[in-house]
Amino acid sequence: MKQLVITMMALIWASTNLISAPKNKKPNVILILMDDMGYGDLSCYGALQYETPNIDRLAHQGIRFTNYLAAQAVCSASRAGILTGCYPNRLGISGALFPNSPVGLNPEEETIAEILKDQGYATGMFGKWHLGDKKEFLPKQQGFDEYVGIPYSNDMWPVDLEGKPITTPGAYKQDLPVLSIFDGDEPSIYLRNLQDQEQITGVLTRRSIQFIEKNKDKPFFVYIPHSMPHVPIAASMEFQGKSKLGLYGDVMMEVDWSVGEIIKTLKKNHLEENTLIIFTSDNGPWLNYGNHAGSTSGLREGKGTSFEGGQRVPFIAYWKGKIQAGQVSNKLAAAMDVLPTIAEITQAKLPKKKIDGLSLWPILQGNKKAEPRKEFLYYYRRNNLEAVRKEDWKLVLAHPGRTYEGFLPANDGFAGQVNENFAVPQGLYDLRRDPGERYDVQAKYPAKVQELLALADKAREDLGDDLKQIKGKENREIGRIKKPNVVYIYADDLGYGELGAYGQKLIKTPFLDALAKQGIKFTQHYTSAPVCAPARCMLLTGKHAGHAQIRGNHELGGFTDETERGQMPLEKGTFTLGTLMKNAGYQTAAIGKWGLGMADGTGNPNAHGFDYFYGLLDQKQAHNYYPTHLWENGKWDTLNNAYINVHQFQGKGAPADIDFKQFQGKEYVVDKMMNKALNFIDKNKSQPFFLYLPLPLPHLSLQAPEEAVRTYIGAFPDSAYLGKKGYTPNPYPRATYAGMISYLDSQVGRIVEALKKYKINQQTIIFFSSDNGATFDAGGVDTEFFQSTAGLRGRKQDVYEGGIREPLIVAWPGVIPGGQVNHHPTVQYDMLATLAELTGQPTPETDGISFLPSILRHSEQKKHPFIYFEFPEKTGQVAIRMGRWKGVKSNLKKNRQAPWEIYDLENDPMEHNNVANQHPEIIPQLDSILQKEHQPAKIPAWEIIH
Ligand SMILES: [Ca+2]
Ligand SMILES: [Ca+2]
Repeated sequence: MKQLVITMMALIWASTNLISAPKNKKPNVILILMDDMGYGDLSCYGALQYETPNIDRLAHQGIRFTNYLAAQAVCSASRAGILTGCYPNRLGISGALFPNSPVGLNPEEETIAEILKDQGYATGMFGKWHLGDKKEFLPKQQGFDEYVGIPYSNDMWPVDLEGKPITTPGAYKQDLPVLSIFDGDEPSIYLRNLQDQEQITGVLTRRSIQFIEKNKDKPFFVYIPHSMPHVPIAASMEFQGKSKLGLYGDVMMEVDWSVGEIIKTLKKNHLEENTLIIFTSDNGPWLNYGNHAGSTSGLREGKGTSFEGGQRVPFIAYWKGKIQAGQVSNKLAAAMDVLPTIAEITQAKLPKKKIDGLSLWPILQGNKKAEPRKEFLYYYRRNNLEAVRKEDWKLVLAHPGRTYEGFLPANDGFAGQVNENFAVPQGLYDLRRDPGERYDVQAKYPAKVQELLALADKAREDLGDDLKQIKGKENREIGRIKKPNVVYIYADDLGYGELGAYGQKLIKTPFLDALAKQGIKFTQHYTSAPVCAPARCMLLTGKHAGHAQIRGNHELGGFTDETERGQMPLEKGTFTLGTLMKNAGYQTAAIGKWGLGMADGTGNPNAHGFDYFYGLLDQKQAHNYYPTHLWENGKWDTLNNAYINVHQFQGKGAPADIDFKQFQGKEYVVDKMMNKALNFIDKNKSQPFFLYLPLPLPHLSLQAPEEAVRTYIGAFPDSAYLGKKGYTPNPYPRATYAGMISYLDSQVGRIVEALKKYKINQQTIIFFSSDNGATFDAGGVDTEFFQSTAGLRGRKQDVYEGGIREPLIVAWPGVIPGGQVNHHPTVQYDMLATLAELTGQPTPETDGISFLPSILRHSEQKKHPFIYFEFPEKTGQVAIRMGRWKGVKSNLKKNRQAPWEIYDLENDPMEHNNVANQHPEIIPQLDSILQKEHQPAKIPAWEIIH
């Protein structure tokens, strides 16, 4: 009896469950997205030499579209469109994001996964993401409960087209991270060679099936963006050699198998009647890969173009019993329509922000009159409006674009040539008569042209157009990684060879060496000018010496406290690094040696974007490390030091029995500055901050705390310096100089330690460089002994490499992989453009080029056509670095016609051999750069050209 009751109850439970479950349960959605699969790549769309029976069955028992357009003909943009229902350029997404990109799909945008999650769906993604690989942009942060797949394209890896590791130093792909299949936010399976790629389709299929099985009792959304058939294509063993077409066909057959497995799983679990399956592609084929590319079935061009071959792809929807079988729709449809279609059938709420999609549900239901979409905008590159479409008419607008035409494709995984800058002319195409876009009929249909031009104008108002330099009214911000703190540490007169990381043998710099190991050591970084004030001016303003306001150390006043007047001040309203960072919402401080004007004039650092200033305003005061005072936000801050005249023995020298102690005070400027710097970090640790830290070390005079000098006493021969060449006498000049550099190094250590203590080291990017090369023969410094320039010719005040080539170390733990050496030539007037890109701001007009790509590797590094130097002091010099060549002119003060010296830095980095006679062809180029780049100087003393 008891047994019977239980059985009865179980039966009742089972039957109610059977009846009620499908009725109450929201439909499941499976979205399968191919990568670079063309319009002609499925047998139901006419593919040749292989069959795709499982996908064809979806089309035959559901609906297939003949006029469906990807949102844009490139990976990242296209995916942004399908997942959000928006034109990708509305969201600031364009092109294909590269590994380590600081941007991604803005987490504030709502994806299909997010709107379905709100409806109680289980959400899983198995495939290629490509909307930002930093943690905050990954799928789990965009609505997916589970994520397994590669974070970006399968060719973004340090492997060449033959499948071999790239070892050429400096090659763009060499430093890319190893490609991996992520599980959640972490890499789980590494893909190191072509063979490793063979497993991808299988892994994605198995994980999708597991997810469906696990969530069969809940409504679920599964997004399966296959990484195939994007190059490098690969199929598993079972499919190799299966098609008549070779590998491409094998790959397509494996994907078809995958679709078959998904359908089997649905059948097995009785889910077929409650599941909508959508199958489509992100863009057309990458035609220059020849037999490793798909087919457009005759449509014009391919991936990366806004012609139909790039944009038009298959679109199939299948839902047993709900979508009328056997339909073919020729209605215009687009990737942005997927989200609103899914929203309608699941009753999910549409995203709160404006979208561009329109529900296709009426078409899917078999309503032949339904025509939700009449228009489409073809945007490409950053925000170029390349074409507009209304019904069957397409107006291609004049634009520079990719073309595959006129080049033979390569085969077997290699890329043939393309022209990326073909001048596509305006053309009107009737896509009914001429789907191949071959016959421009503008002349015959002028009214149609006008109608479509009006549509283009409307689009420009809404979304903008880079080609017309029109800003849109409704573009939204791309997602950016949280603004990192920026610490820029600037040494003073530190030579290229004075750090261990740069080959120094005698002076210990363990903290900077460690920093270089954790980050990037740049080997061809330049200051903008070979002395203090102009170098600082150009660093802060991004202008080179032909354009800069301040081109020399123009001293005002004198060395005493009473005559402290500083240097030539920055002009009022000058845009500086401080201004830039302030605009980006940073707390900003300049702590150290300023040299660009006193606080009571236009050069006041607080008036140039720095919330806080502490240190030396007048760089002449920096000659003494124990001054009577420093400046804090325009106020005198008294130090516990008596006044020391560091120049009292200039030219004559002190007596041999001099009391050296008189040059030692109580409060060392560097310690005072560091206390303020560490306070600033502490105070601002929870918000983005910019700390510009131009410490005066190791500039003369030779003065250092005793403990810093002690380590080096006896380490090498040393004899007292009595001040004959200026500055303070010193009993151990070499030990003191080494001690000053090590002391500077330990200050860097203190900064790093503080960042670690506050757990913000991964949110902070550190730059370390110097304002000019090691000092000339003065003040007791022995740069020969220390090999301070690592053999480079010249010293401070010279435009030869020894005066201008500087160490540059960039570190950002957790973001930049360590141990990198970068040989790309960069210059300090690039910093403004670099930090503008880092903080997502438009670059103000500067002479610089952002070298953020050299740091993050998120895009290709643009190269300087030339780097320009001008230095009106000493004899009057000019230098131009142009690739391997460097032109130098000296003695311009006396001789405006001074000849060019030319050095081949590739073969002669020490600038020993002037090859001007062997390479006269370079001279006119140098002359014309000089002519163009030099603007009249502000004061006659700086005018050395005219
Ligand atoms: Ca693609
Ligand atoms: Ca300097």
